[in-house]
Amino acid sequence: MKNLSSALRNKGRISRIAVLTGSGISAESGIPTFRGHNGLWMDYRIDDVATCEGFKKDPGLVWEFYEKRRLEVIKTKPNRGHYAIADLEESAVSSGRNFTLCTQNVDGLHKRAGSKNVLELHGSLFESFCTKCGKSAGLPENPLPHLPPKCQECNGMMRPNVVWFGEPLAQDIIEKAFSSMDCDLLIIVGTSLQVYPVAYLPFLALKNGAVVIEVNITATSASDYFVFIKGKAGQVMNEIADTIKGYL
Ligand code: BV8
Ligand code: ZN
Repeated sequence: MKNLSSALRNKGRISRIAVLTGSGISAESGIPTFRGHNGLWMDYRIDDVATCEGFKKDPGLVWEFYEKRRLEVIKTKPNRGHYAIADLEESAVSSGRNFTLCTQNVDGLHKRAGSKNVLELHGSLFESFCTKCGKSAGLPENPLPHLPPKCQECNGMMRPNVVWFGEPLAQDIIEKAFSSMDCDLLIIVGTSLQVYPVAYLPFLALKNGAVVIEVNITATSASDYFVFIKGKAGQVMNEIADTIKGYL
């Protein structure tokens, strides 16, 4: 952690902290990532299950894809990486700092680990909305009786509240995410940084003069720009969080 300590020492006061996570932080909870070994996109075509066109063509297949993931996620638990971030948030906020967690993950594990200020940039497996009247509805912690679920209000077809490829992210969410990059420290954990516009965020933080740490089991195409720490999130996040707390 020497390079982390010297970067923090040179930075001076750390008062605004941001974290950006991807599916890699949930890997040690047993949730498959997208692009790595056994990744979700190995078994499913993005066009079939993560686009509006795919949903129009076969809503049942898309609901099976998301229902399967939701039921698997319910059986998993947050891992030490999630808890380390929740714990760091608590230390930061109690010492008067502000702290924003931006996640691309839709599994809800950060909130289950106790993280408070969470921006779910790509939506959530546990929410849906009506394609006809727009009414939103939570999704239960058990199998849905039939797929696709119908709207209680107008009997229209519900869809998962996740951001598909070619769809814009929710305006309020992406604005908050962009403004959270006006920070002193950004910690990136477990993302290949291949999906936009989220992949722009770290460069915004760099432009704002932040120290940017990247935690991953393998370097990404952008690692040279960051303080890169190689390791599994569940194994290294506690030590990283403890090092940062020493500068709060
Ligand atoms: C949009 C759905 C426009 C939910 C997902 C430039 C600007 C804007 C858009 C684009 C652009 N260029 C291209 C685009 C289009 C597209 C895009 O980015 N395509 C890519 C593929 C090139 N972007 C979009 O379509 C976005 N929409 O911009 O709309 C618009 C604007 C106005 C009006 C109309 C339209 C929408 C993007 C969102 C897509 N939805 N998911 C779901 O099903 O989950 S994206 C999907 O990828 C997931 O959300 C996932 O989170 C995300 C990113 O993947 P990662 O999380 O990084 O996962 P990955 O497997 O790739 O990597 C895991 C990493 O973890 C690896 O590096 C691995 O080494 C590491 N790791 C593994 N184990 C561990 C670990 N690290 C630490 N510890 C471990 N144990
Ligand atoms: Zn409806």
